[in-house]
Amino acid sequence: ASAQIGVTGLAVMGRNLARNFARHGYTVAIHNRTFAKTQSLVDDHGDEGTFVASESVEDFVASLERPRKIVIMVKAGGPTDAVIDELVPLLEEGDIVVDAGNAHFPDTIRRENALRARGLHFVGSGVSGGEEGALLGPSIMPGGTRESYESLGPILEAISAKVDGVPCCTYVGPDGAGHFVKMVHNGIEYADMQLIAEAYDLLRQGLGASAAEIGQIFADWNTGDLESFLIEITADVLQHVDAATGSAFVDVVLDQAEQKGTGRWTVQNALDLGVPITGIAEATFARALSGGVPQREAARGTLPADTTPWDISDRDAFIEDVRLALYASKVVAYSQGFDQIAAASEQNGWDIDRGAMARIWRGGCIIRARFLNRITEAYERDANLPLLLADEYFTSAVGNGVAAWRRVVAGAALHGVPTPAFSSSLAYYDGVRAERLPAALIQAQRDFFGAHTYRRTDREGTFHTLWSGDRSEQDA
Ligand code: NBP
Repeated sequence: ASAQIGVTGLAVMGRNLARNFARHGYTVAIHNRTFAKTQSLVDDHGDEGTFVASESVEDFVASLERPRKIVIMVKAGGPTDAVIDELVPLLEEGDIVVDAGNAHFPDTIRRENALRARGLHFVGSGVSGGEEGALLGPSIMPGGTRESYESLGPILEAISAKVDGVPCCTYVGPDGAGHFVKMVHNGIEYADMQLIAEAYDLLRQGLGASAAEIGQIFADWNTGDLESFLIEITADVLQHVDAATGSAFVDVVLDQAEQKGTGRWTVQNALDLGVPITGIAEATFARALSGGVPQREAARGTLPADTTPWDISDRDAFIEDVRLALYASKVVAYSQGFDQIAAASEQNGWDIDRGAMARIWRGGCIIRARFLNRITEAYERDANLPLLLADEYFTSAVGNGVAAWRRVVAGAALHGVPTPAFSSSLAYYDGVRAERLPAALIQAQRDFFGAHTYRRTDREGTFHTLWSGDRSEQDA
């Protein structure tokens, strides 16, 4: 029993996480259902540190120091349960089982309950950064008990990404909190990608610019407020030329976006919580629309467009407008995602520190970005901030771009460029800042057809109007 940490599940992610632990000086117990993968890790990377390879789960468990710390990195769903079921009978009180796969948070809550009943710690941990992050430093979002974090935390922090020397890993909250936050992270990633794609489409159609030229614009943007991993790789992708055809790579890729499900989970949960996350939802639906082949075939060339051609006299001004609209829409998507975290935290008693979440997303993960610092600062100013958009920094940063945002969304509508995320984000912005909303009319309609009652602006109470009678008002 000499290994300090164990990893079971040695496909791309687990293999790289195990190497990351070893490179940080930890003795790593390794195991995989199919032993060949364990063997190949030792053969290919055994010189990077100390690995203790086991063929059986029993030997794997026996090779770990107590309390054991075992990271499961297998396919989410049934395989994760199968591995837990195999491990649990071999473990002893106080041992820590970490699920670092992409579990859906209700599964994590269920597993945490089951293992807690057996005296074990179950830590559902979000891990973001893909293959490269797992090896070089991911962003890590561990849930579970605070007690488990005392011994596990330092090891996870050691292998996580660092920004200004600060680890991109912190304790998130009980049971499913870590996987919940990872889910919202992925939802925000969907929104971020969709917004970037809309900005690209606007520049392409508006300016008639080439993919490579637009790649250059993104490279320029990456030196300012928008600096982020996703903007950086967009610049790179757009400048990439397809070897087979000599065309821009983006022009030979089929325009049907796929998804693995975390965006959908995020939206489903937001509907349950009643939190509007329109940016993430539109991004998720936009992927679905792109993949709706029969619908697109039925509509293409059939639905009248009635657009006016773009007439952009000042290219630089248009590019700046799109940049400002992108930034503003991005802030909306994050503001909505943080609202969702706050609502779930409240509902589940997770006590999630939103500023800390922004801090651990600054490095390692797919949505890493300069402006996450601004989010952390906003929550440092007010930990209970009811709306990120209303923080003084974002009020002025977005405020500076509102006119541009309106021009871009109006232009997109006039010229027939689909910008669901830009448009819905602006609609959310106008909705949330409105003095009065037409929701009053909705309430009146509900009372009319269903006696659903309403409240009044001028006095307390709940009322119903006798719509089909003498239209007098009653206390309800
Ligand atoms: P996969 O998701 O492709 O899973 C393959 C691993 O699961 C192999 O080790 C395989 O063993 C094992 N496995 C399966 Br499948 N069924 C099993 C069972 N019944 N019992 C035991 N082991 C079983 O691996 P991955 O792509 O490395 O991803 C691992 C996890 O990380 C997933 O949950 C995934 O969603 C998540 N992920 C995260 C990111 C990120 O950026 N955070 C990126 C990619 C993936 P075998 O070798 O014997 O078949």
